[in-house]
Amino acid sequence: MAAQSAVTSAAIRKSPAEIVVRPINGFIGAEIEGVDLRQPLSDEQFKVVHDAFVNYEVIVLRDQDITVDQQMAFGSRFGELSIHPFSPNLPDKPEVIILDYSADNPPALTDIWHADETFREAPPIATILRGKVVPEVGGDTLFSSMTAAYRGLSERMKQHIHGMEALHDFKPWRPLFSHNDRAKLRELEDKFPNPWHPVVRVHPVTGRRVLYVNRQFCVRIKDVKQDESDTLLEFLYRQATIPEYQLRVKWKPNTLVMWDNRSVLHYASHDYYPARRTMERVTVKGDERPKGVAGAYTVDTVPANGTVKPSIAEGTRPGPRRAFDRY
Ligand SMILES: O=C(O)CCC(=O)C(=O)O
Ligand SMILES: [Fe+2]
Repeated sequence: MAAQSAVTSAAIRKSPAEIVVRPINGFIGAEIEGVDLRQPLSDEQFKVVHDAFVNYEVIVLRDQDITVDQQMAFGSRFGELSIHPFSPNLPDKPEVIILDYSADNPPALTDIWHADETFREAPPIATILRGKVVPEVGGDTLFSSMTAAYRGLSERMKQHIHGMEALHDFKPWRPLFSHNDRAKLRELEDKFPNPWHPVVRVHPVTGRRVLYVNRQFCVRIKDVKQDESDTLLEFLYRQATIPEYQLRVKWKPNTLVMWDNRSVLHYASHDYYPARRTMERVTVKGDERPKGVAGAYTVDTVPANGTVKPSIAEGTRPGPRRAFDRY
């Protein structure tokens, strides 16, 4: 019996060499083939998946017809799972969030560039979403590499934002509390005191610098005037909207997508309304407060995916100059 199960598991478990990691875009995203999440991953397989996850920042695994328990088991390989304080979850498995939108329950709050739960002192490491009911058209999720967004800034701007900190708040959920619920809101404010996070975060695994601000949760930048903060944040938020830094995932039922919540922002397109779209989500708890770049400013030398085009100063472009040359 024991020998038989050993044979069976050897037959089912693919060796890490059979896992194919296929980058999708220049700066962000990879599809992973050869992984079946109905089976526990071996340590070697986990390493391949984990390396792809931190390196490509978003991984896409197709055809994963798994249960929520299997999704939780996969997530647990990356760390403890977390329970969202506001989103609807399964009563008996509070780590699982069900996003189920339709004509009667229009999609809400996710059509904005954000990282998940940065109002926490230790925001989640990762989010894992699996498509259940996918609309015929629309409902894509967009991701933006904030590693690429940082690298695309000029040296002058990188120096300017070096050492800055931004205040994060659970502001999208504040309207849930009416005047009569002030005591409950106070309780949550005590439970989730607004953290100051570095504007430039150093990724704890890759050492890459990440532009760590998002429109959904940031309130202001420390030690600058309110209008300076507003203007600078608007500019930094815009970095996420540069198409080269993005990945757009088209869902199918059983598509599983996992993103590194420390280095990407995401945006759910709500263009499928009033059709139905159902996703199951688990979240891997953060294990530390985000850390900024230590000490005085230094030029970043840590390699990352893709090559940021050098900017060409006006009048210095080699070759014949034409009126319609773009810089
Ligand atoms: O529905 C989606 O595609 C993403 C929703 C979202 O923002 C999330 O699950 O964190
Ligand atoms: Fe999100």
